[in-house]
Amino acid sequence: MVLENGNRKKPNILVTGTPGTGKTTMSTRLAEATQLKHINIGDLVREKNLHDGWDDELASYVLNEDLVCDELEDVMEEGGNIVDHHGCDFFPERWFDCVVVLQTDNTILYDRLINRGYRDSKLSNNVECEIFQVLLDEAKASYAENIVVALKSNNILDIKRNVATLTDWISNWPVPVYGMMKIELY
Ligand code: DAT
Repeated sequence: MVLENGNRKKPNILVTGTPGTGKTTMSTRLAEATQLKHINIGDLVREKNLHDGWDDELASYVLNEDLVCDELEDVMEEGGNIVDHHGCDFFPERWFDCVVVLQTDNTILYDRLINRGYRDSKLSNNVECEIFQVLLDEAKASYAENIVVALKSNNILDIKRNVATLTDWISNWPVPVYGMMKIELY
């Protein structure tokens, strides 16, 4: 049997998507259900100063990709991580066994981002990012298509179903390469 990324004892999962689609909410629950480690890249960047300063316009730190990748190399090699980030194109491809792109209907996402205090261009840029499926395209361009899965995240039931689906996939990992991504799309 040929195994994907055979050195890891547990899989690494990347959870990506537009801000507000539920990455942190779902990753937290998935970590509780599976004992995998949840790594929120935004929090890590703040805690460990893995940035090049504050961007007033974006109202966020300018993430330093090299520092983030150096910081994570050893834990990713170990396996068993759920990485939660709104971008996905700068991580080494070899790190991940599954890339989950969460998607939310734009009217629902709009309300979530308003509640989060987003306004003006920050609000419209993120809603447009979701409408045009920017993160799904980025994931497909950066990783093998058979490990990328898009999951709806509109309501609480979606979260429960996504956590259950991924927990099942994790408990059956590793699987042969030819049957890698058995997660059902809906
Ligand atoms: P992200 O980490 O993608 O930025 P989040 O997990 O912080 O998103 O969620 C943003 C808000 O939306 C938060 O108040 C929880 C809520 N939320 C996320 N996913 C949801 C879902 N599937 N159903 C209902 N509410 C959800």
